[in-house]
Amino acid sequence: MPVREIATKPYPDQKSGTAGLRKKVAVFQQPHYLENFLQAIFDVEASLKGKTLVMGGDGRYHNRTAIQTAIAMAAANGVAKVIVGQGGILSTPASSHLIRQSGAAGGFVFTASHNPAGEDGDFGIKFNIYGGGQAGEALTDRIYEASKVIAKYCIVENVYVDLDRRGVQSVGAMEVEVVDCVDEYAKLMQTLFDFDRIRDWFRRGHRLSFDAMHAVTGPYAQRIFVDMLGAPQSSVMNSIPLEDFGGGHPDPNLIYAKPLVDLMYSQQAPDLGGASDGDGDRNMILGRGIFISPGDSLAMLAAHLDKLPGYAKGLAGVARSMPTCRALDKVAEGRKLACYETPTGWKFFANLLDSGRITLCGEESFGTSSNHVREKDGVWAVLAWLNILATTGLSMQQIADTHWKQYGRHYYARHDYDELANDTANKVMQNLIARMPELVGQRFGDWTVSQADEFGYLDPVDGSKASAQGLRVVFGDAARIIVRLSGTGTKGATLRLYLERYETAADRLGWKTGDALAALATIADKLVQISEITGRKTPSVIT
Ligand code: G16
Repeated sequence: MPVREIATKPYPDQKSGTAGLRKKVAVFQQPHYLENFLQAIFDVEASLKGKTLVMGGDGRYHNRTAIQTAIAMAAANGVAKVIVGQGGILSTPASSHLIRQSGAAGGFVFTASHNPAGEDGDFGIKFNIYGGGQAGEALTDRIYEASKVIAKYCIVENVYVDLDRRGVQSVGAMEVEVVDCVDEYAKLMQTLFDFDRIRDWFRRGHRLSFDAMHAVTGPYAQRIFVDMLGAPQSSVMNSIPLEDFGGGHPDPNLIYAKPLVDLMYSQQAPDLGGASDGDGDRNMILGRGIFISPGDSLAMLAAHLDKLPGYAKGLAGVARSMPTCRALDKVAEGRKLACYETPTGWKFFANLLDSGRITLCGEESFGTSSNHVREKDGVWAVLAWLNILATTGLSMQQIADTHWKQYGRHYYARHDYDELANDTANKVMQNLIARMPELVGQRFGDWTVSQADEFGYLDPVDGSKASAQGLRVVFGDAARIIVRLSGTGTKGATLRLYLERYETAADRLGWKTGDALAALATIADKLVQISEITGRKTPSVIT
């Protein structure tokens, strides 16, 4: 099959954000837009030549078209074999696992994560490297530089691969293997969790409600929870992946997964509620009448994970992103585990996982995972909780109460200000940066500022540095106010304000989160001056 070189001109906006390149579908549909970005990857990552590449996506609009293009370009750029999920479907964690398991040199995940889909929605691509982790800062910068000077790309024309037919096909000399999207992932889960015990827990009448939000985890949830673990069919909601996610916003949080939240606070509530996002890497966890915040879920998993078969040897260490609440640190301290604080972005966990320094990590943005893959993993988190419930025989409420009694409790909220003008958002950041030197030692309400700085990270494994990773105002152990700019928005700038307040085990005031954080929110108003600078009286979303 003849390879054609097509002349092209660079697009200036192909810089990857927190997790890959995310843009409106219309942007990706511009002539040569996707091709340019893919060629920049093939040019920079020459190691893909002669090797295997994994491909799949979250099933959103444009997924199949993009995969056909990527296959045709992989063939033209000397890739030996492509492994692709049937129907073009692969969740982000399943893709990471397939890369690791097949020894592939990398993978393309076509997703804009939780961002809405459809013709008017978002599209995106994440490039994962050998070992299954996301391309790091240095590599994404090199890809961006290459995209700015691109003059041609290579493609095999008129390629059509039947993505629905499992088995091997060929494109010229390149082999394309269409695989079931769940098989290998489900096998991996069986090595980590006690399926017999969970099956027995269901048999005894315990119940789960999992909301796949019409996104990629539907087939995974159906196979694992229903077919393999025996949960009733009604346990999985919205299980068919749709190109527009059913018009919804598959971001598993209290706002966008409201039907599940309402169910969990109703008389009919099952024992465990879980939801995942567009590409299956995020998770939300609820018990009957109780929401477990991502930071708490991470901390509680750290406290219980060694009861589960895949983690019986204990945890090597743990990590959380900087804005994630410090509940994890308390468990690490109690259990004498190393605890790392990284910038936002899953890629920053990769070196810690690869070097064996940590087993478990997570983020406030509803991401949790372990060293079984190099991505966060929504279905894994639900399985871990199922296994903990089945093993301990406790309810979610009992686990949370016992945990808070032992370690104290972190109240936490994130306020998002969406679609701000870039200048305005930057002004908020600069304003706080300018005030930081005078803040240390100042008293606000009950608390005194112990530290005020811009977070930077020195990777303990390879010595790489990441600067300007968010602003933090710390009030000792008692509270933190954090401000940072999102790296995943596709329209204007999103400013995130994170509020964290700690109640010691002895205090046990049993507040509602909003009440616990009211005083801190007032202080944040004064300090960060978001309303004054942006004119916004309230956040767009509070999670
Ligand atoms: C991505 C990253 C996460 C990050 C999140 C939020 O998640 O993989 O590591 O925490 O974005 O990032 P930001 O606050 O910069 O918007 P996902 O699920 O969107 O891929």
